[in-house]
This record gives sequence, C-alpha cells and structure tokens, in this order.
Amino acid sequence: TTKTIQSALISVFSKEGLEPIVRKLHEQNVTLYSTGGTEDFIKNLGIPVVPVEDVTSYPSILGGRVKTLHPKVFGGILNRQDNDSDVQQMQEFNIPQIDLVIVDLYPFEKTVASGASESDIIEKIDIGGISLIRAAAKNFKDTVIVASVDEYSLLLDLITDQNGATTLSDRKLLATKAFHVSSHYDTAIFNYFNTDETIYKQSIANGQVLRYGENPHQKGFFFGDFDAMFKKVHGKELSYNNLLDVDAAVNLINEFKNDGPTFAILKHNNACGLATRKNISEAYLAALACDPTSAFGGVLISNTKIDVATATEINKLFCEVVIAPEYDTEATAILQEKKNRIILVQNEVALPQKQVRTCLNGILVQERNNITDNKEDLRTVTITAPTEQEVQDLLFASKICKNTKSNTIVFAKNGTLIASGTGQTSRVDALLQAIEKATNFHFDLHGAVMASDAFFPFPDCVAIAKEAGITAVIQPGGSIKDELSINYCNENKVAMVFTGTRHFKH
Ligand code: 93A
Repeated sequence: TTKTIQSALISVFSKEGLEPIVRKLHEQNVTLYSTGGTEDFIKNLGIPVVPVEDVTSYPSILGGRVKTLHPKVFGGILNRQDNDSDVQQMQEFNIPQIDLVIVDLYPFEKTVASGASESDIIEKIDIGGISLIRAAAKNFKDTVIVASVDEYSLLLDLITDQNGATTLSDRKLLATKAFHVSSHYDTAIFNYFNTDETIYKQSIANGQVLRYGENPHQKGFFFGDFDAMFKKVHGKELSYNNLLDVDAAVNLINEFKNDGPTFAILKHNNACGLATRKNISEAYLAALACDPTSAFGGVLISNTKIDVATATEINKLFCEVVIAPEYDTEATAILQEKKNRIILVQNEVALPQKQVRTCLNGILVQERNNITDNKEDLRTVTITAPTEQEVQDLLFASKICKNTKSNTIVFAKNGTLIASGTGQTSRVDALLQAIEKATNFHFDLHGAVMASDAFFPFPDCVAIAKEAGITAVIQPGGSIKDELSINYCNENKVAMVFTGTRHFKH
C-alpha cells in the first residue's frame, strides 16, 4: 500500500509556500502538471512543468471557468490501479497517471468578506478545484491530496523523509482533511446564498416550522422526531416554549419512573409542583397545592395512567399540556373538553443521551446528566443522622433539584415539593425565595428537608434554613469551607448528607 509520487497536478490560487514543495518534487523527478498562473510560477523558478492544456488538448476556456474539468485530468486522478479495466482504459485513452494533487481553492470567503459585488463573488466559487480535491480524496487508495496550504509541511515531510513514498494511512488522513476543506467550502457558499427567505424554505423541508420562536417576533423551528417520543391525542400546535417545557417535564418525571404515582407541574422549565402519592389524583392535588398560582398555564406530567378522578381535577385548571404514559378513555374525553389543551401520550423510549445547544459561533455538546442520587451515595457528615423518612425526602428533593435551573434550593416533605428557589444568581437568594414561597402558600417548614444543586460556600444557607424549620440537608459537598456548614449543623442538631455529585443545570 506504499506508493511513490511520480506525477503531480498543482493548481493553487495562492502561490505562497509552494516553492520548496515544487523544488523537492522536481529533485525527485516528479512530472509536474499545472494550470495557468501556477504554471507561470513554476516556470519562473526554472523548473519544467507541463501545462494542463497539453494533457487535455483544450485551452482554458470561459475566462478560466473550465481549465481542469476534463476526462483526461480526472481519469488520471480517479483510476483504480488494481482494476484491470481502469488500467486498460488509461492506455486506450492515453491518460497520464496523476499521483499527487495540490489545490488551493479560490478564496470564496475572503471575497465575500471584502464586500465584493455578487458577480465577483460568484466567479470565486471554485468548481474545478473542488472537483480535483474530491476526486483525489475519493481515490485515496492511489492518490495523494493536499487541499490546503496547512498541509504543505506534512507533504514536505513525506517527500523529504520518505522520498515521496506515502502509506495508505497517510493518504487517508490527507483525504479526511481534504473533505473537511471541501465541506467547509460548500457550507460557506451555502451560507452566502442562504438569505432569510431561503432559510425559511429550507426549514419547511427539513424541520417543523413553529408558529414563532420564544417570542412572536422570532422565527422558530424544531428539528427532531417528536412523534417518536409522543403520540399527540388532542390540542393546538405545540409552541417553541411548549416544546422546551415538555423537554424539561420528561427529564424531570424520568427521575421518578421507579417510584409510586408521581405528578409534576412545570412552568418555564422548572417544577412548581410535584408529589408522590398512593394514587395519581392525590399526587396531582398535592402537586397543585404547592403553588397553584404558578400552575396556571403550566405543563403537567404524570408517571402513571391518568384516570377519571385526576382528569376531572385537571379539567378545572387552565393548563397548556398534559403528558402521561396512558389515559383512561373517559379521562381523555374529559381532558379534550378544552379545545386547545395539548394531550400527549409519552412513548416508552429512552431519552437522548446527547445534549446540544448553540454557543458563540458553534455548539456545545454534553452527555445527559444520568446520575440520580441514591441511598448508597449518601454520606452523613453530621452527628445527627437523617431519619428514614428524611432520607427518602432528601433523595426526592435532590431529584427535583437536579432538574431545576441553578442556583436551586428545594424544600420537600413527605414526598411533596414544598417550595423551590430557581435560577437565582446567589444560593442565598434561591433559599430566601423558597422560604418566601413556602410561607405564601402556608406551608410549615418544620421537619422539611432542603436540597441544594451545588455546595454551600458559606454556612449562611444552613443557618437560614434551620431558622426556617429545616431539619435535614442534602448537598454535594466539596467547598473548602464545608466544615463551617457542618459545624453549624452539629451545633444546631441539623442532619446533613453529602452526595459528591453536583447537579448544575443552566
Ligand atoms: O474556474 S474553475 O472552477 N475551473 C477549473 O476548471 C479550475 N481548475 C482549477 N477553477 C479552477 N481551478 C482553480 O484555479 C484552482 O482551485 C486554483 O484556485 C486556481 C489556480 O489557477 P491558476 O493556476 O491559473 O492560478
């Protein structure tokens, strides 16, 4: 699979950095073919070069638009040397073998950036060069492709150290880089052509056009397979914000898939009510009681079949979306009474393991947060240990905390979300918000537990929580000042457990 370069086609827009390569190739008796400007450059170095016109028996035509686009050029690049019929046709049509292709494309992006006219930009769409690159890269088994000045030093190494011999893996690596160049180049052209109106039309073909984005003045699209995850039984089209809430809801309820009947109510991607009970209608009522004000217009999700009793209660609430694994037939009929209410049956499919969002001029990708804190992960760090009920509530609170925007503080008691502080810039603010909400909705925090998505940098949070009635705390731990919070808890008989796992969500 090692091949020695004996011939090269060089067609480069920028001649920079080319001289040492050409000299080295010449030293090794490599036959050089070239296009107009590049040919002049090589000739001026005093090195013999065959004009590509001599190969094609055609001049460069149409103002240079067609110079290398010819079967004799592409045959020389694309022929398979282990294919008898290819070899025979190479002889029959008198096609010269081309072992190495060096291209530097017309500078399309630079021309666009310079503010050139459309016709100047169009002329800088390289056709022959990109075809040379793709052809040579496709035939990497036999051909070496250098598609960018960035690869010159690698090529120079290959022709210096190995006397022009390349391995299959050298050639495949260069082909990979070449396709990176060609895909980037075509994307740049696409982006230039893709004005607002065409984005819109493209999206109709590729994605789901939403009524609008986060706000009515923003266009919005969904790219995904909604139907793989849900069966929509009833209601209006899902909006951009509905989809975000549905995403938050399925991730949240997923934490409770092995628990008893659990119902959650979400607003702006955060839980404003969640409870686990013996049956789903009690769970719904307990979730609603957490914050009936926020529940208005919320997204509802259940881990259990929705029965008539639950549907009857839900029907009293104005809500955007109801999600459940199943509904009693009569329950569906009740929920359908509101024309716009969206009713979704959640299919039993695994949640996506990759999370993607835009960032600056690119994207951020991360694995899903698959750690759910469980009993075995807990390390009691205080003299007072949590009671069995408190341990259950701590784990319950921690699951909600993990699925709420940071900074988060969650209060829970007896399988019920009491209140939370969500998306605050300081942990103390989140805590104060949770206390205020609990107070507003007449909850007695005495004996309730507290979860925090990240460690406490100071002992102020445990002190404020204790004053409010909290008796047990769950948090990752890991602050250099952990000891201060632990000491406070020990002095005030608060139980605290560390999980070792932070659950930021932004
Ligand atoms: O106008 S093209 O798309 N038509 C072609 O057949 C062609 N072949 C090579 N542009 C073509 N090229 C490009 O010309 C190369 O990609 C390179 O950027 C440039 C080199 O031209 P010259 O050697 O005349 O300076």
